[in-house]
Amino acid sequence: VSSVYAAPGQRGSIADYRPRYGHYIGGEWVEPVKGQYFENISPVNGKPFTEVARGTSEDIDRAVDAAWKAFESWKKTSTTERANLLNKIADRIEQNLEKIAVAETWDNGKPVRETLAADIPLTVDHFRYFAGVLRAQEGGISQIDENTVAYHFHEPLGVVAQIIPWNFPILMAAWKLAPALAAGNCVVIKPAEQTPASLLFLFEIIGDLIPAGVVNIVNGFGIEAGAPLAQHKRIRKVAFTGETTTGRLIMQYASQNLIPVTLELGGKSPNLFFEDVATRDDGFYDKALEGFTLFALNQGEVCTCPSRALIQRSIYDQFLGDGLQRVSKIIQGNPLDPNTMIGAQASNDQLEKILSYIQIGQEGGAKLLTGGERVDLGGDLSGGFYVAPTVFEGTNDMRIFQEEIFGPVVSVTSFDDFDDAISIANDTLYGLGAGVWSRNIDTAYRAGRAIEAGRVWTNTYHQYPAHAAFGGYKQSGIGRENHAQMLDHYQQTKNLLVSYAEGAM
Ligand code: TXE
Repeated sequence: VSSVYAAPGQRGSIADYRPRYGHYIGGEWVEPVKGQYFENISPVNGKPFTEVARGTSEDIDRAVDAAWKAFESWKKTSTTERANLLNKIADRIEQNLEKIAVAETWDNGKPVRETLAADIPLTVDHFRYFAGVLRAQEGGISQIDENTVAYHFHEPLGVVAQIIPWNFPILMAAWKLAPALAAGNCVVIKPAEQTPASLLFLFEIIGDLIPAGVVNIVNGFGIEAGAPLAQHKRIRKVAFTGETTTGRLIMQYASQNLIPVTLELGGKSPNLFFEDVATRDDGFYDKALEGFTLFALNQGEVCTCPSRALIQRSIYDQFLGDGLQRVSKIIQGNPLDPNTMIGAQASNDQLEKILSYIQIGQEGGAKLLTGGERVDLGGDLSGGFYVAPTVFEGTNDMRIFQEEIFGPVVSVTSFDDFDDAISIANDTLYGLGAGVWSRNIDTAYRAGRAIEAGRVWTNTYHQYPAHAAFGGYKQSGIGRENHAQMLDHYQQTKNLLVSYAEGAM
């Protein structure tokens, strides 16, 4: 691989990874109890680059023990101490931003352009945000009567389980770790088996800042390590991001222990373009066209991928034509090259899933307008998992409009008027994200309110600030991530009801 980011050195390289990683438990790197490891493959070239511990329930037990032990002192820390720690973590990540961004690219296949500008800076900001909101959090009192007061305290849950997907390995871990730690919990976290290495790499950099046992990482597969973690009797909450079918299992596990879950699941997000976007060929029109192309961001491996584009019939041909022009300008290439806009899919399984959906689209009568194939970048990158940005035209009843593909594939259809747009937008099992593009504030507002989704972007898309609540309606999930309200998801309320009366009650 020839690139500025490929050679060993301070800018980061695959050679910065250790050849083998154990689990991270009780502040130490430990061997898996059963002694087994699995290969971690880089999507950039399809080759293994490190080995990672293959965890089992025995490793989960150790991690849960270590976490409860650490909780004894962690629960006594002041909000200021915890906020300071989160800020230190943020500073350390920022100091090593380039190295971590490159490590993430090798592990996941996404371009450094994204990891440098989004994944890692957003991770830094997430820790800083929760350091801030933690100190601004206040409890409440209720005056029951003249001599009786109900105090409401925030208390941590204890040890919580976090199960992470492979599409944003570091950022999704940060979304869960920062609020959990801020709220005073200890954590056992399991990265996805496709991309475990970058979080381990991160903990080589930040591990010494965190008291031993407060964060424990157990690697491994869903059934072997994820299920025992989510089913563990001494876990007080499970936070999960992944497929909707796995989310159902997680909820079943949690029901056995009667513990809360937060679930961030799949999506089939509609992106609505109303006719007024095309009234003038100006900056707004340009922005809307860019919004159309964002189905390819992160190779389409985003739960909010705008994978259904709904274009008003009166502008359909013009907008789609201009949109396809923009798609042809998306630069696909070596993810380590800072000019690359679309990199590799995260795994061979995901590559095959996407290609099979492309076939399903064609067999189901959709018209392939561009893309639709695996891309061979040649040389060292020949074995990498690259798919060309793909645009289909069809109708909302087709499988490619209804099922999550999780690749750089958009399914385009038209609508007649406002009501038609909303009815197509809501004709899905999912309700995670949506986009609305209109110069008319009434149309934009009414559409935003009418779409059944937890996040509706208006005249923008794919922004993820820490202070905006994120989560799903319908089968896209339960609970929220980001925003100060996240602390509530990691705390329970202690009510002290006190009588100050001197005499009998
Ligand atoms: O997801 P899983 P997969 C979607 C996307 C993708 C599909 C499959 O459409 O193509 O899901 O991806 C752990 N108990 N999303 O198979 O299985 C697993 O080890 C406990 C959408 O990777 O849900 C990993 O850490 N844990 C999505 C995590 O769950 C289990 C992000 C996610 O894996 C488990 C990823 C079990 N029984 C995929 N089974 C989003 N919403 O962003 C698996 N895991």
